[in-house]
Amino acid sequence: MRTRPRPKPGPDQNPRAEPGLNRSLPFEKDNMDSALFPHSPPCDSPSFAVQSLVIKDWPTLLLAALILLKTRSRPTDQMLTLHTNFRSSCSGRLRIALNLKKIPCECVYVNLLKGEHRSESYKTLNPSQSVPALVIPSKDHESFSIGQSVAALEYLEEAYPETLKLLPPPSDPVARAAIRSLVQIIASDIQPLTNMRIVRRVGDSGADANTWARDFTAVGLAAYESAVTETAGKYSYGDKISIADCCLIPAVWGAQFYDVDMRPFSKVIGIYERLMVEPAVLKAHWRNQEDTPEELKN
Ligand SMILES: N[C@@H](CCC(=O)N[C@@H](CS)C(=O)NCC(=O)O)C(=O)O
Repeated sequence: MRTRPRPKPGPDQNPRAEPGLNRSLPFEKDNMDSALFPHSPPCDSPSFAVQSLVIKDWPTLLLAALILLKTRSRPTDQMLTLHTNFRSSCSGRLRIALNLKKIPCECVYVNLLKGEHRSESYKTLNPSQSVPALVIPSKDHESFSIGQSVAALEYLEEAYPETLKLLPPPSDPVARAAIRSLVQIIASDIQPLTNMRIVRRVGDSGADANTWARDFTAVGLAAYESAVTETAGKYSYGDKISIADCCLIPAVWGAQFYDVDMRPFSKVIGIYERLMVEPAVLKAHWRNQEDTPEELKN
């Protein structure tokens, strides 16, 4: 009996042809307007105002207003801020998604080794005292901070509907549930057990912390391997990159860090290798961050 849905392969097998892959990368202010408003000038620009004034066709005007309202569903179009650390896999999920979606973002670097995530000021952004925190500015009220990476991934999906989709539409609840299950294998079953504060505590108790982290990563990746045997195409679910892939990539970076034997995970390796040629993923790599120590940079 098949317990999981197997998505049909998409028509396009060429990774270079995936929407948005050949455009320039985000995190650059130059790309902000075109990323947020791909088909129209920025709403605040004079050209938008002039165009609006000369429209005499009311149905068109109404349609334009509806489109504008849709793209304005987020609190404001000011720049997002990502509080991140180069080594953090949870931050990596968001770096990948922001890059894929071409959403401009400013980074604030949080040094975990110095304990900056435990400072009082950071605690107001993220009560869990962990990275990432995604701060959404607001013109009318205080900015809003999302301190859980998966919630932030879903926020981006909902607040930026005009960007590359990383979840199938609500009309396909089975696919969404399958992708979210893959996400949770990483986010609930692997990462919490291998998180810095846990691994340190394990080491303090006298156990071998690296063996602990390596073993639990391997157990989680075995579950992921089994799940994607039913769902994978080019990527974790079919032939479209999803939030599951955004979570898988940094988990594999973690597995490499802990020297996990990857040979049993051929599906995972295949997906990983197909993703690691994407500019958006490469740009998000932990070796390519501004806060990566020089000796670890690519
Ligand atoms: N469930 C949280 C977990 C966040 C988390 O544990 N982040 C790690 C880095 S990946 C961290 O900040 N660790 C610091 C510590 O353990 O003290 C999320 O998905 O955002």
